[in-house]
Amino acid sequence: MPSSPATEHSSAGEPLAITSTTFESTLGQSTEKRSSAMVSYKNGQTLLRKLTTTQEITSLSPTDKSIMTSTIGCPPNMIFAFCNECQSACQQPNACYTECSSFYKCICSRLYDSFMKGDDCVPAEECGCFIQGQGVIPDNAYYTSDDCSYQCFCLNDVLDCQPYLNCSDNAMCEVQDGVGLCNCNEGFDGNGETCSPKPTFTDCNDVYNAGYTQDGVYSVTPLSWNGSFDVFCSMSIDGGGWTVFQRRVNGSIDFFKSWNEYREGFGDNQHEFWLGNEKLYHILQQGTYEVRVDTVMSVDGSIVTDYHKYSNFQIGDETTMYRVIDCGQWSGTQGQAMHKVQDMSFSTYDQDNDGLSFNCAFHHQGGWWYGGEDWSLTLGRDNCKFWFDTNTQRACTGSNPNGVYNGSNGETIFLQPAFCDVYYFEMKIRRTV
Ligand SMILES: [Ca+2]
Repeated sequence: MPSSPATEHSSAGEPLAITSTTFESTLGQSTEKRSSAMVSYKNGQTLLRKLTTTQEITSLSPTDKSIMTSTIGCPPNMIFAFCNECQSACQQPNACYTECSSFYKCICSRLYDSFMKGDDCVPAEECGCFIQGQGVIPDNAYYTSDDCSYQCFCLNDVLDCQPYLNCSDNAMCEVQDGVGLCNCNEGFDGNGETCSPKPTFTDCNDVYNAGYTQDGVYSVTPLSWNGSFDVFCSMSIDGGGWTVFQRRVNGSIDFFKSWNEYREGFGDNQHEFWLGNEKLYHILQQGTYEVRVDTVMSVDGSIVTDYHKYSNFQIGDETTMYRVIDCGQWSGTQGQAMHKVQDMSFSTYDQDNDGLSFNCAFHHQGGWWYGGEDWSLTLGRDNCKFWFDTNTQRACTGSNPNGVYNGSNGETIFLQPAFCDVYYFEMKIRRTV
């Protein structure tokens, strides 16, 4: 610790006057309580300052501190500063300690990128584990370069660096707590050092053919779609590869939605949802698709599971109001007459395209290809027909899959709850050609 008094002197061009007794007592009697430091000096601009408060000393500019430091003779790299400034050691560059046995003293301040090394105060780059651009690495810590290409370990103030990872051009190095990891970029799969473009699937048929045979949500990229979206793929029934576009399970989702909502889709594709007419259209554009309808219902107190399929389901784009162009040939257990929706345009309460003098979507509280009279959920299960009190309503549809689940007043996905409760309804498509 320096104790020599600061000497009043004048260097060429820059007169510097220090109240020497103040510095001497501050530095030399570190335990003495003082409420202020008396410092005055002139810099090259002939500014005369008299610093009498802690704030004034603390707020000295680096240049001023440097003048003071050199004047009072702090050891190399130390500055004369208020004692509670953060000091750190090379071994623990991130630690911060203070030694406030006196108000002002020579400090090895981290603020000025200096660190204690043994009894010396050295610039950061003289710490053994200094890395340009990164600062000082603590003892027993790893450092990984930004590109993961090398990793260093600091042991006893000595840095040991080794080649580390070779991230693929299609990967990003991510470093956490000194440990690096190569992560393949979006759209690529691999271990990070090798990343291959992810296969893109145009529908669930592609997903299935690529070897993914678990039911679940997959990302698909239809050919005419800009980007990709998630769909639920039904892989476990009827050979798998089905892209599900509608499901009713428990009525948790309200299906009385607007045109835009039916166009964009809504709900949760792992639960109740409508995929969206626009997505449906772009998938169907890619080839010949069959459509399958699965139902679970109670008929006269017995649970029955039915399905039916049509061989060629096609719809037009929004300019046609997603009109059903074709359905193809029927097959299945029970239920038919989906061909009743053929040539029907999609309707919602805010877009009445049903061709009838009233608003079917509003009356039936759903969105559908209304106007095709009498589509039965299940052939031979007459109790499950969507039947109405008035011919007006019956003219809209025979079944109302997007109506009110377990609703009342006829606005339901089935007519006679007492005889026929539909618990489950799912519609899906699969490319055949
Ligand atoms: Ca109408």
